[in-house]
Amino acid sequence: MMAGEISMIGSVILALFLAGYLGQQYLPPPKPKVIGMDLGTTFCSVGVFHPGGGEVEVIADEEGRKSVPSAVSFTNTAVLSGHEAVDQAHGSPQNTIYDAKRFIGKIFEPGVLERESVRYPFKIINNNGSAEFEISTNHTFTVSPEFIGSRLLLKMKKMAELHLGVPIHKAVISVPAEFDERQRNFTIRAANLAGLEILRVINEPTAAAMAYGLHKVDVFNVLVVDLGGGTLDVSLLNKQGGMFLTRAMAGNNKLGGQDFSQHLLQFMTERVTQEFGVPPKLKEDIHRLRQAVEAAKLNLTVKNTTRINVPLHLHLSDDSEAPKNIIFNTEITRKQFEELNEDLFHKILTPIETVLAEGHLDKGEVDEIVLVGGSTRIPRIRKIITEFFGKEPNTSVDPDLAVVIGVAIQAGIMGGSWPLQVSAIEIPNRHLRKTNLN
Ligand SMILES: *[C@@H]1O[C@H](CO)[C@@H](O)[C@H](O)[C@H]1NC(C)=O
Ligand SMILES: *[C@@H]1O[C@H](CO)[C@@H](O)[C@H](O)[C@H]1NC(C)=O
Ligand SMILES: *[C@@H]1O[C@H](CO)[C@@H](O)[C@H](O)[C@H]1NC(C)=O
Ligand SMILES: *[C@@H]1O[C@H](CO)[C@@H](O)[C@H](O)[C@H]1NC(C)=O
Ligand SMILES: *[C@@H]1O[C@H](CO)[C@@H](O)[C@H](O)[C@H]1NC(C)=O
Ligand SMILES: CC(=O)N[C@H]1CO[C@H](CO)[C@@H](O)[C@@H]1O
Repeated sequence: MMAGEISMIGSVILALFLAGYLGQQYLPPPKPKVIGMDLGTTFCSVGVFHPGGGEVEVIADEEGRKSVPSAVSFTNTAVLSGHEAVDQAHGSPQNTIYDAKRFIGKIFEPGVLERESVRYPFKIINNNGSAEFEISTNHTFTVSPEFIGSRLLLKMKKMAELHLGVPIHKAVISVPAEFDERQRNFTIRAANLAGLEILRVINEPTAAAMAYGLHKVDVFNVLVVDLGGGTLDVSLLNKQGGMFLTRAMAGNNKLGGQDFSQHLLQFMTERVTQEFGVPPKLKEDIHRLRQAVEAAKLNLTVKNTTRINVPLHLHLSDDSEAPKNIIFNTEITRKQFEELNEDLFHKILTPIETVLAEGHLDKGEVDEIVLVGGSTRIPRIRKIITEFFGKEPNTSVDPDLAVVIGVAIQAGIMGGSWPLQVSAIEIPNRHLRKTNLN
């Protein structure tokens, strides 16, 4: 071959290369085809991995909200999901279903569902061990937990389609590590009912670890602490050849943000009584005080002191008289909030010690600690964990979005946006059981 021909072929190759390169630069980046979904007990979210920029985006609704309440409400004419269901809940609590994830795909021992049912304003029916919810609009019917799940997943699918401008048919979804095969199957069924094919189901703690990029770095032992509104879940993950394996799980399904709020609410009720001689009794007053306490709890995660300022209607002298309108205005410090909950905060260490013992691991051998769930924003909780391990937990990712961010990364992998070698990210934990420490 002549030198000129070689150089000509070289030029052609270079030109083709440049055309491809420039094409890539100037064509719009491909749209994500697979979405990542976190169907949580109290909130759910949806995210995508953008192959162009290599970043994860958690999709917001029209009002900029990235977390959708896991509630579905039935009226005579409509089925409402998320925020619309919550808005409706006040008027029709018996037809507004929440916490459905606690029932999905689960077979209950006789009597358990009946006891659970008392905690909810809606009616739970025992159908041969499975939970169903009874709805009474202008007719009476039952719906399954997976149907409730499907309405929430459908809402998030639509949010993603609206945002991306393309139809979506495929998703990756996360489930609690403790879910057995049946619970996983029913979660998939919920997605299928929403018109989604599930390419992979991944464990929530693994997703959270991925949100921190721990699948890409050299770590062996990762401890994930997930403290939500009502439950604490601790998982010990082990990375083996690039894949995560769950080594131990423990938790407390009666410990969470609601309990800390409840202590603060009791404290505030006592203050009202001290100041005015009577506690708040009206339902709306207690509701308003509860909302104010919830806001104060949030503010105390970033500030040392905050104020509560709520109008109340108290029967100051005699129940037969009309209630008097007063303003309850008081200051609460972070220190007071911590003192009220110090005993509860320390209970977090119990399942941590359990997973370390079950995983035969010393706390010094934990490489990274990952925090998930809104309640891990509480500075005192972070401090207790830091003191226990003698090192800082990883907190740079929003604890409410860590799971969905990880699931979206996995969705990006399944959508072909990542090199093949990182496509199998998790070893299933078939025979592992969670230790409950209530
Ligand atoms: C239920 O009520 C809605 C409006 O309130 C009405 O349109 C609908 O026909 C009713 N359905 C039945 C079965 O009565
Ligand atoms: C009830 O459940 C049991 C096991 O969970 C099953 O063997 C049985 O067939 C079920 N009965 C009905 C009527 O579905
Ligand atoms: C879950 O689904 C798979 C695939 O459809 C099926 O083979 C398996 O038997 C199911 N397991 C349970 C416990 O329902
Ligand atoms: C809150 O209080 C701590 C010690 O009590 C102090 O170190 C910190 O600077 C205070 N922060 C603010 C924002 O006032
Ligand atoms: C809580 O913080 C927000 C934003 O920092 C502020 O707007 C709000 O007034 C605070 N509420 C209280 C009760 O301090
Ligand atoms: C404070 C802390 O532990 N940060 C770690 C969080 O996770 C990344 C890995 O993505 C580590 O590099 C940080 O050191």
